[in-house]
Amino acid sequence: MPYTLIVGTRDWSSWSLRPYLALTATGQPFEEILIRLRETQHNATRDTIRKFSGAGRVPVLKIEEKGKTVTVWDSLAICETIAERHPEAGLWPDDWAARAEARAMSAEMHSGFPDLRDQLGMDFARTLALPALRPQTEEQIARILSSWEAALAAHASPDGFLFGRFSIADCMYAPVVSRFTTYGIPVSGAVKDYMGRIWTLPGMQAWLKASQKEVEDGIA
Ligand SMILES: N[C@@H](CCC(=O)N[C@@H](CS)C(=O)NCC(=O)O)C(=O)O
Repeated sequence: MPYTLIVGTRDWSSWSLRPYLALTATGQPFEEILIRLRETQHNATRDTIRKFSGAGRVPVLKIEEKGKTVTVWDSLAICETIAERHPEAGLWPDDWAARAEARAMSAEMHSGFPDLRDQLGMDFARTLALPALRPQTEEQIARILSSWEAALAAHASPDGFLFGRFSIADCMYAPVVSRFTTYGIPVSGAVKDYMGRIWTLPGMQAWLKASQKEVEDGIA
């Protein structure tokens, strides 16, 4: 098995969820190593992660193949690598124009929405009260909802994902589906259906089970 995915506490680690879903979608077996986030001792989490990657952040993907070990850090770089190594999984749309949009949407998520991240932290297994939102957070939520609506309308298909078939764009936004669910952000129509589709993916349900266990065990 060439793949080991190093993830953070599932209940909180929105960045780890993305490559987990991408790798799961390929059907390839992989090992998982869990690193507990938010350790109270100063720098304890960072120091543990640094055993795998100098960046000191999860997720990290280790690929061991033909006597060679390659370490890939950063969720988007990992998703790209998985898509490139498993073209049969179709993790980017086939059409170049749709692919360009899917990449742009993924990059927007990767580098943006700081207020949303700050105010609506991922807490996968919990339902929490919606805090008083800053105007910037409201704007970022509205932007995400309108870009989902536009993508779903432009790429309508029986699969019902952002670009028709399940893609990296869906992996990138899956943590937002969790945040919106946790805090009860009101949604309707195509967006509500889309969120339901993401939530019931086997990978999301497996992540939910693992997050619930972390909550039960008192580590999240
Ligand atoms: N841009 C990075 C960000 C990763 C990131 O910030 N990960 C957080 C956990 S979700 C982390 O490793 N934090 C380390 C710490 O809490 O010390 C990526 O996409 O992978």
